[in-house]
Amino acid sequence: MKVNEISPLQLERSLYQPKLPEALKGPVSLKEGALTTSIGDQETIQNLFPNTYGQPVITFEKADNQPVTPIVKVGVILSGGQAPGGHNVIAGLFDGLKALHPDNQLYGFLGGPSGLVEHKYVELTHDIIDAYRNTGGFDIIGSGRTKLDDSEQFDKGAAICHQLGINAIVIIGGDDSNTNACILAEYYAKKKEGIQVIGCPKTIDGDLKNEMIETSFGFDTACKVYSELIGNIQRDANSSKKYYHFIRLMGRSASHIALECALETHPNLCIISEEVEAKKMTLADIVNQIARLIASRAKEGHNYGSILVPEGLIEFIPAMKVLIAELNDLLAHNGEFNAIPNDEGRRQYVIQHLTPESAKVFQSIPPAIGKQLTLDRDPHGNVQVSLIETEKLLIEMTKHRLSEMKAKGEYKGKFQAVNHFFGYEGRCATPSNFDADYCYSLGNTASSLISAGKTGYITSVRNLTAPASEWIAGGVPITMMMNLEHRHGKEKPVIKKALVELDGKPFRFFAQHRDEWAKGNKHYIFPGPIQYGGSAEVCDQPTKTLLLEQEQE
Ligand code: FBP
Repeated sequence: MKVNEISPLQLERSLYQPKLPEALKGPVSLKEGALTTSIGDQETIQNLFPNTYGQPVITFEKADNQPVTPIVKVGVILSGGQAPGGHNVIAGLFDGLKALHPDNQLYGFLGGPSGLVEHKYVELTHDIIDAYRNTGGFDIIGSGRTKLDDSEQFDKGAAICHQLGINAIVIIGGDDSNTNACILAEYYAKKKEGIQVIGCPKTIDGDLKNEMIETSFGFDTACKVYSELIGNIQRDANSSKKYYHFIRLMGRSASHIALECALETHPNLCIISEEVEAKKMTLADIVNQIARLIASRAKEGHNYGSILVPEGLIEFIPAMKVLIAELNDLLAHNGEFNAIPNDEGRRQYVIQHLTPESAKVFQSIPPAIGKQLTLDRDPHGNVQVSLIETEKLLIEMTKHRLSEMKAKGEYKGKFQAVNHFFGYEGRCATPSNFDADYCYSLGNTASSLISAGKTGYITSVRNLTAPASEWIAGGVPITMMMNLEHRHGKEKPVIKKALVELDGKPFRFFAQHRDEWAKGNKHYIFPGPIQYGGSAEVCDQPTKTLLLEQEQE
């Protein structure tokens, strides 16, 4: 047997030619819309970004001739968590640049934003790009979470750009990374460095979206992978009829992933963090809700089911939110805490230094979860929610609550739970056709924005529920998406994170149907694996979230 170095599917996918919007299939002309303002705090944002604020939204249209453009060198950075399709953004950017001029060059900064600061880079050639087309992962140049936010870093970045002759940097990242792209663009514009900065909307979390950015790339594929797994688990539960599966889904803060997976698989229960916060629910309320569902299903003879838990839940429970904020302040650069050698000592230290209310909440959660809440923050100061095993916490508390209910005769049944966490399984999956096409288009759009001399823009490809040929490509000034938020004790200009809107169509659809899905076992949907070849109905469907958001009333 011949041993292949890549799988047959990978081989076939390497030949896939991603679909582009009609306008990007040849020379483009640029159409400028009206001047823009930020979504909030206009005066302050304008003062902070005098050189990049207020630029118009740009749309690219088909043109007859390609104007002669000067040769450009571009650097690209992958920032933050992996998301399926990142390689195609780079391939689209590379192909776009080469179509503009065969002598254009693309450099990749290695290991995320730190590659720019530490001058670690590689030139991306045809051979390298071809090996990564339509593949998942960010391993072509690696990614990292270094925060680009001080002038020393910016100056080091400018130095390597001048040394290599780089005229533009493309930063592929989430809301924090694109906020930093905007700050970098402003800094280089102010210092007349001659380096453009373009952002690109990435994150499986789906929380970098607004009127102009319909979805971030990677959300589609990641949700489809998780939904396949949830469907498989539901089929197993339906077959053996003995387990409750508690499935925690990535997504840091927003519950978009959990909601999309619920829309795709119809679980018996899906908790939405934004609803928990709006209803000011306590942990005990959530546990009661789960226990009531289990008790009522037991009455029908169903001692099994599926429960989806969003990763960020813990931060949306009001009392927990206060506790986490206190822990953030208490533990930031706390040498005293870090010097305590054992878990129990650290736990006691925390209890003594919290307010009485938060100390009570901290004491009410199992020590293992308490420990997870005190682990290191990420470079952006966020609790690493992916390390907090909320699903195990809920299982323990539900078990306890059910035994209380049993003692009172309110529950007759058997509760056996299995915990799962789906996150890393989906972040590097082979991109769906949607993400392969969308990412390639985003990269291609970035090359046109660079060629048009733009800076401080994020690539925007819209009309995404239509066939790819009808997508609308262009750029949106990043300042347009900004407002001021309180971060680490200061008011900072940031891109507004999009949480699940409780009056939005995806949540409303879910809320209309969840009672039916709670009851039986006939409503489960089993989506199966992502398909790449076959009818568009099976292979090219966008997420249910996007379909519902764009559905006409
Ligand atoms: P980005 O926001 O950078 O895209 O990352 C998203 C994410 O996958 C979250 O869903 C998750 O909480 C986090 O990254 C995990 O971070 P890490 O990769 O550092 O473990």
